[in-house]
Amino acid sequence: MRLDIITCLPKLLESPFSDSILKRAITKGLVEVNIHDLRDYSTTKHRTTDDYAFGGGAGMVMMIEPIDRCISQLQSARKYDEVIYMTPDGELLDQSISNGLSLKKNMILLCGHYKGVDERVREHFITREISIGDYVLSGGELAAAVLADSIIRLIPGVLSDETSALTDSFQDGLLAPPVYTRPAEYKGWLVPEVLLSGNQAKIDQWRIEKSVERTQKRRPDLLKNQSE
Ligand code: 6GU
Repeated sequence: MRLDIITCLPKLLESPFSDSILKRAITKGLVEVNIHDLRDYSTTKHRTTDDYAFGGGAGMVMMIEPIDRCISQLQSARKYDEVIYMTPDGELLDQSISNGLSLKKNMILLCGHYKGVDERVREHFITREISIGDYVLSGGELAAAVLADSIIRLIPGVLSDETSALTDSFQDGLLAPPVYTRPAEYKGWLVPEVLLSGNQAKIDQWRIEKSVERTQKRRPDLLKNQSE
């Protein structure tokens, strides 16, 4: 997989890909992440990428020209499966969207800022718009990092067997069960007996029960969606 992330704040996207699982996925060559500074595609003396909104009102709007120049350059080199605009008014990200995107080959992620992008960018370049939740972030960068993380960890070979995505919360429509590690007793607080029993069938059964219990209590909406 190849991700091209377009942003006017490239520094914000350095650290998420410089550590842990994402870093290893890149080192292993399972994914290539390229960050593009939109200011490099500006045609103005001060490398501006935004301008005042026609019709007035507060907030700057991201200009179409630098975005066109950047996306067109990328698209002249290869075909992209998706050109995704990160925006709070996009489709709400969930596990099934991430699962689907993890099967794609090349994707462009455009990070929105200020009051958003000139609407013509959305009309002519964007194939999909994604939001990571019903709250407003200062820009699309952190959202792009969230989306990239949720996709990259699903690429075969990125996670080891022990950290397999198949046992994640949400992957089977349920929240994950509680987990424990040593010591088995701490300040008199005990690990559930069954986990120490060595009886794998019983342990699996317990985990399913706890998953269902936890989902019922915290996210009953997930159980409802499952029967739809
Ligand atoms: Cl993708 N961008 C911004 N700016 N805010 C958000 C978001 C995206 N998703 C949720 N809030």
